[in-house]
Amino acid sequence: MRDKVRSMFYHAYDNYMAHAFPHDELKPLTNNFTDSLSELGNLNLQFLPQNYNGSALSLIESLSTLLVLGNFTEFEKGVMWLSENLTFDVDARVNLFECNIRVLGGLISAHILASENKSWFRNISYNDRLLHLARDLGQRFLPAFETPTGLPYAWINLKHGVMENETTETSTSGCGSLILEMGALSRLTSDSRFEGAALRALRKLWNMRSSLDLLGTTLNVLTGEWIEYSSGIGAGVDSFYEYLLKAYILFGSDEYWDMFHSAYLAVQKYFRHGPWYHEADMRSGKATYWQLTSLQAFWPGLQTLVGDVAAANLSHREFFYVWKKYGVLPERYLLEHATLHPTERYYPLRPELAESTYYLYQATKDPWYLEVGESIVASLNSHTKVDGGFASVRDVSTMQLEDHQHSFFLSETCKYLYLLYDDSFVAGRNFVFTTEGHPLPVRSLWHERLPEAYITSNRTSFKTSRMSPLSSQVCPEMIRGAKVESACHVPDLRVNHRCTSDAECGIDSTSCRKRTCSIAGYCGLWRFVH
Ligand code: DMJ
Repeated sequence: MRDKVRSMFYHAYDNYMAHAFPHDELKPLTNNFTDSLSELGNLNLQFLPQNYNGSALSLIESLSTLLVLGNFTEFEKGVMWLSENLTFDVDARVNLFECNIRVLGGLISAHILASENKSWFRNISYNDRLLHLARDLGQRFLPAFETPTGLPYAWINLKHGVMENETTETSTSGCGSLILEMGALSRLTSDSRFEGAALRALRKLWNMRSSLDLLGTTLNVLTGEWIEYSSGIGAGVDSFYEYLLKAYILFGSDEYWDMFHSAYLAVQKYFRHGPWYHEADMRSGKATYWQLTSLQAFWPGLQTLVGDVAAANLSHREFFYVWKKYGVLPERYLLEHATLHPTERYYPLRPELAESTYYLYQATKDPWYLEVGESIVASLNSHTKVDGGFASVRDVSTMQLEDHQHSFFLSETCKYLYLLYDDSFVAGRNFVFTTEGHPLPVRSLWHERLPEAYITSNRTSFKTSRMSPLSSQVCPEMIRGAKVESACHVPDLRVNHRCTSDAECGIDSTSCRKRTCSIAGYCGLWRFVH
């Protein structure tokens, strides 16, 4: 499976490099390119300068995946090209959120990994090449935050700042998912302006919550008033929740935890219905739209990260059920009628289900998730692979394709699927993955609580105890080869946890609970899942 995923990545990456680079993204049906960084959201081609060669977006997005795959040569080539050719001094209007998670996040993550491993470089010396680019880009973001509220404009022109008559409408995720990248940039450059701007926006956003601790989906950056009061955990909001928890993990400040904790409880209280999540009005908590959206599939991954593994498992199964029903996950699915949305029937190679599958496998080591991954890989190869790369699905009911290979297929979809089958890149280390799948190491230097002695990059110090907080929540007899002492532990009959009846399942070593046999035929703590 690992090798299969590796070839998927290279099929996508090599085709991009051959037919689209240095433009942003590949059009795999026509061997063409699109400069999507400036086109993300509402296309604004009139702002694209003539001879604009793109920002090599898919290359930037691929850097950390190349490292996960151990391809240091291609990584070095990419770093060299970017440092010699990429410029942000272009008259292009870009979406701040997308540019932050894809470009700034891609550069910062690759920079940190490169600066910790200078021996990867054979032909050049590293010299903080990517950090110079990241700092330049971060500075170009700052004018977006110059609003009376501190909430940033959604769009910014990289050369000229905020355009005249720029839209004042933005989304919750657009204001609340900047802190990881901009916080890291401040820590790396000792320039507090980036983190300061992102934190001010996040605090303002949090202060706009209702008495139920709910937020809306869109708002006005000048007045700080909500435009769309209905929200859920999907489009326009998703990464806001994700960044509260991940900012806490990366920086250790209680402020992030307090916000996340209240927000998480409100989501579970007002949006959840069994394994599903609907939308609700932030003022009343009353349900508005009963729809499953493809973006929501990241939620079980986040729940796993916070330790709510049983709830994560439950929702993950439902997302996978819908995936199996159509072959891939439709963008929107009407829960009440169990049918497709009339217009949003596409699947643009999104990573969220693979991402949650990866987290759940890390937490449980339940081989069921490996089978889910196998099924995702099979669907991607049979429905979306074409000679020129991987194409998005325009309509999941016909499997008609669309000429677009989104950059997150390289940064996230392939990465999470690969890590599912080979996690040696993360083993013994603590990374936080940004919402675009770019790894940031948890460092004591940046963290309010970690002891100074904590060294994230010293792999040898983890040799004797390779248990992560995630893997210790469940109870395989062995965790990464190390025996776990437990007075109550009874191993499952078969080493691969396969079973035909409850009698073949043992006792969980951590909780001392009896494991039972799932419908799919695996031992687990299924009785406690519902
Ligand atoms: C990615 O760009 C990020 O994960 C973002 O937060 C929302 N989802 C897309 C991919 O689906």
